Amino acid sequence: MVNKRQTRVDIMNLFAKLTESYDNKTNLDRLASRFHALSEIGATPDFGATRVAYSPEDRQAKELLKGWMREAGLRVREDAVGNVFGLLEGSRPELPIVLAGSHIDTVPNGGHFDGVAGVLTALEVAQRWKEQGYAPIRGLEIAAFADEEGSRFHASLTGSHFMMGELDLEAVKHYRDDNGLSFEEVLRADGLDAARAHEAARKPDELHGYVELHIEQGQVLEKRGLPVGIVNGIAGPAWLDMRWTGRASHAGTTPMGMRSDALAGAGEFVAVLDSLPEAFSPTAVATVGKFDVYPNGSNVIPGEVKLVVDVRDIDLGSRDRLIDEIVRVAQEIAARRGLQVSCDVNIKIDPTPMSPLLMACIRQAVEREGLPAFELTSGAGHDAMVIGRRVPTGMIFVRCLEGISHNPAEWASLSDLAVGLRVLDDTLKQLASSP
Ligand code: HGY
Ligand code: MN
Ligand code: MN
Repeated sequence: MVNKRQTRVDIMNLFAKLTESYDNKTNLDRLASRFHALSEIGATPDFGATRVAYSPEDRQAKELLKGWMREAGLRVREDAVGNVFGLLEGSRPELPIVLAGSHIDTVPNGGHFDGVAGVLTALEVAQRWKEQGYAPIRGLEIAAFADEEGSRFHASLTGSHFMMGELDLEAVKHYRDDNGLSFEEVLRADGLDAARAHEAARKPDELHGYVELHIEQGQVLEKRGLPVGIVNGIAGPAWLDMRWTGRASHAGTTPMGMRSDALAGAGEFVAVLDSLPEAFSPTAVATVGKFDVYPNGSNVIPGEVKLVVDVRDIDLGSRDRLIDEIVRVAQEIAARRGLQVSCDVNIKIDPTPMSPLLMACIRQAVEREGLPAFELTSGAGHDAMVIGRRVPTGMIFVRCLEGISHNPAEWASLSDLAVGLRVLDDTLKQLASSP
């Protein structure tokens, strides 16, 4: 019996797929082979990737990345919360450095480009500078931020928040993963000492700028036939941890009028949620992606449902008014059904505009590619929205297939990644070569 998983991975060899249509193979084999190598860590039966933060797979991917960074001649370190950095020294080490990167952790059964594209292209830039003997004035540091996706504790952007001093142990002491483990227990199992988490904080004036290349995770570039775009702002996400409580009881003996069915209430809430955002703004979105039923037995009326509501908008006011309405609707449904509902706001991040200075650098790089300088907004959250609040930050979007993301079918062509790489290289040179 042929191993189904092995067959699928063989057939879907990422290196072969990436390079098959690329006309200038010699330059990007290393990049393509690194996408492939990472795709095999946490590979899922349908050729996705599951590298949840602080898991053995996440650790394996970080150690592989650190090896590549050392190969590239970078000075490698990992901070106390698991952010990985590789520094290419500048000729004037006293100057604030330029930071570039993204993340390599994934959502459960995610794709192979979300985050990874930003880390691997930034590493490729630094390695090429080293190989070409190009010494920037400012250091260039490549970053892979820990727990960007928030798949472990249902609160995302952990590493970049700690780096910006916006999280500390007190703020995460209530974090629990799905096994009930605390932040400190999870980090300890990953060989990290959470007691030193405060050491991850860096002063904003240490950083001259931050640039993140990322797949668009939407269809705007694809519809316009453009390989890259310039991000002008990032929508602000909020995650509401809801707990619906009724009373578990026998499915056969409990008359319909005498139930406290947590799932019936939560289900009605999710159905109503679907129609709320459009009443607040054309760019507002609300999603329930995580939904756990307890005790989850076929003949048991659910006593409890835990769910997370993901609410986003580029407009802060309408997003916050939508949050208030979501909570009000939940409370009204719970009251009518004799249920309890609790709602904890796990993350609430303001929309972040990108730095006009960095957008100008990216625009110049895009125009040097002979491409139109098209600007767009990011509906997805990124480490750039945390860093961008206090450090000049820019993002380069790369076209992705049908906007698919957080899905094994996520795809960006090597040709588009090559354009993104050249734009990133040009942007970073502009930033790192000026005192
Ligand atoms: O959720 C997001 O927008 C990102 O993928 N972490
Ligand atoms: Mn993501
Ligand atoms: Mn991402």
